[in-house]
Formats: sequence, structure tokens, C-alpha cells
Amino acid sequence: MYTQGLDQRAPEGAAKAADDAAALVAFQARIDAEEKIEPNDWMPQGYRRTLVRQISQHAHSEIVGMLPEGNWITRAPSLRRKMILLAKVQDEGGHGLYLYSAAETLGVPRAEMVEQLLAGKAKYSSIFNYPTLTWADIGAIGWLVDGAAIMNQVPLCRCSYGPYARAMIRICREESFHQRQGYELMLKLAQGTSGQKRMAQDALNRWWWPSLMMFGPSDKESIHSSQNMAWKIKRVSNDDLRQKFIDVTVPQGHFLGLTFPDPELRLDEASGHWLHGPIDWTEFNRILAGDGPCNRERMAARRKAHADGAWVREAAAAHAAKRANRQRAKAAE
Ligand code: FAQ
Repeated sequence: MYTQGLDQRAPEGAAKAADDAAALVAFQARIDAEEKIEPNDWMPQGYRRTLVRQISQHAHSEIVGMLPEGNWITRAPSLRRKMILLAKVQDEGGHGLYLYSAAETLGVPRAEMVEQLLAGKAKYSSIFNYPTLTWADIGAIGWLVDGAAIMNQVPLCRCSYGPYARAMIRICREESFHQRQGYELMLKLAQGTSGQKRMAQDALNRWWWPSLMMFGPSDKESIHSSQNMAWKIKRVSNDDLRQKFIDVTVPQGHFLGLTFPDPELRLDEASGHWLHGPIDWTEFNRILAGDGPCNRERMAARRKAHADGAWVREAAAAHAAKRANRQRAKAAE
């Protein structure tokens, strides 16, 4: 939907102008004036590159993110829960598609982005490399993972790049439904039998720290933050978003009667913030390097799905070619 009329020719002139100081100043002035940058507008090569990087990683995260929850669709405890989970997993697939479309407006075909994911060259969110061991994990993912995703993504609705910002508006609305269904599921478990409450607590214990890692490395370790904030791609820093998430989520957990797996968690009366203990960045880095609990399993599942779907892509391409031929023949009559 975004690519109609898009000029995708190799921007020879644009490449020459890439480092042109006057063009950079004019570009930054547009950003500072809160103008949206659109696909055919001139943009620095670095702006294009970082957007392709972030949007494609985001798209991959949505698609790989279907796997941990998808595992539970056939095991949902009731028809209502099954319908909710099916709809949610389907939404994540849709988010991936909007995001690939937004990234394509920057001149990179979706097939190339998918190829990079399958070759292990592209990243996706660390969070999807953890297993979903019990039904309570489905509640914890909705509450915590979608909760963290919304916290990170609401500011992206104001991203300077138009197609990404517009895709994020719809995505955030859907993520907000996902977060609520997750919290409602946790509430039911927390108010249920002692076994159900134990399951909810166990899920919180396992998903809390990985959810905090979703916001990325600390501000002082973040490579892209300062430039991306100057370009108004990112509006709020990794640490500030993480803190906002903690401040909102801790009271929700206490309302459920659950405890957080952080002995150092405490409310700082002066600032009103919940202070937390140290995050295990060694675990985060190990996952980014491909060595998390489920990295291999997730990539194997994606590669298999891609190979299994080859005939669908071939059939669609053959159908499109036939249709184009018919239209050409008709036009020539
Ligand atoms: N996992 O310099 P920074 C969802 C990488 S969607 C893996 O701080 P930046 C919906 C980062 O890419 C979840 N890698 O980078 C859902 C960079 O590596 P690179 C995904 C991470 O871009 C719910 C390096 O570390 N959301 O959950 C992570 O300024 C339920 C240095 O980091 C998005 O993608 C990580 N957690 O900030 C679906 C939102 N953190 O590229 C299914 C859009 C950092 O140089 C079920 N993305 N890295 O090789 C963003 O907002 C940003 O890209 C950040 C990272 C905040 C993720």
C-alpha cells in the first residue's frame, strides 16, 4: 500500500548529495519543524540505513514473535481463550506485514529482508528466544511483553518517517488490546486456585527480566540512540522507557498479589520511581549472539515455514505474470 508511485531507482544524484552539508542542514530543519519525511523525499543515507535496520528488525520481531504464543493455540483451556489467542497471533502477523511494507518504501525488497533474517544476519527482539512453558506464560506475554512493546511503540507513532509512524498507530491500538487480554488472563489465574496462582507467579518470575531487556542496552551502551533521537526516529531513550514501564507495571503486579523477582525493587518516595536491581546484560548479549534458550529453535521454525511456503509464493508470482500477460494482450487488441 505504501509503494504505489514510489521512485525506487538507484538514487544516483541523491548518493552524490548524501554528504552535501546544505542538504543535511535543510533535512535537519525539516525534522526540527516536526515535518514528516516521505519515501520520495531526500534523506541522508544514514537516516535511510538506520530506518531499514530498525523497521526490518521490528518486522522480524513480530513474525518470530508469533511462535512462542502460537505453540499454545491448540492447548488453550477454553474456546474463548483460543479465539482470543488466535486473533492475537494473527494480529502480530499483520503487524509484521505493515512493517515490511513501511521498510520497502525505503527501497529494500521484503524478500531481501526475509533472506537476511533466515541467514541469521538480521536481529529480532531478544524476548522471543524464551520458551512458553505453561499457559500462564500467555498471560505474562500479553501483560509484560505487549506492555513493554506499547511503551516503546507509542512514541514511534510520532517518528519522523511518515510510513513508519502511520503503521505504528494501528499497531499500538492492537497491542493495547493484547496487553489487556494478557492482564485479564493473569488476573483470573491470580484469583484462582493456589496452583493457578503459583503458575502466574512462576511466569512473572521468568518473564520480568527479559521484558526489561526488550528496551535495549542502557543509554550509555546504546550505539544508535543519540543520532536516532536527533532525527526524531526515537523520541525517548531506552532507560527512560524502561523506567516508565517499571513504574506502570509494578503496581499492576502488586494488584495481582504477585511479587517481582527483584529483591532490590523499591519505591523511591522522592522521585516517585521504582528503583530496580542490576539487569543481567551478559544474558542479553548471549541471546543477541544467537545463543539464547530458543534462538536455534525459532530460526529453524522460520526456515521451515519459509521453505514450506515456497509453492505459495511461486503460485502467486505465476498468477500475477499470467494476469499481466492477459492485460498486455488485451491492451494490444
Ligand atoms: N533485542 O543502539 P541500540 C513486540 C540491538 S515487537 C534484540 O539501543 P536502537 C510485539 C539493536 O538492534 C518487539 N536486539 O539500538 C509483540 C542494536 O543492534 P544493531 C520489537 C536489540 O535501535 C508482542 C544494538 O542492540 N520492537 O514485542 C534489542 O537505538 C508479543 C544496540 O542497541 C521493536 O523492534 C533487543 N531487545 O534501540 C509481538 C521496536 N535491543 O541493529 C509478538 C522498534 C537492542 O546495531 C508477541 N525498535 N538491540 O545490530 C526500537 O525501538 C529500537 O530498535 C530498540 C533498540 C529500542 C529495540
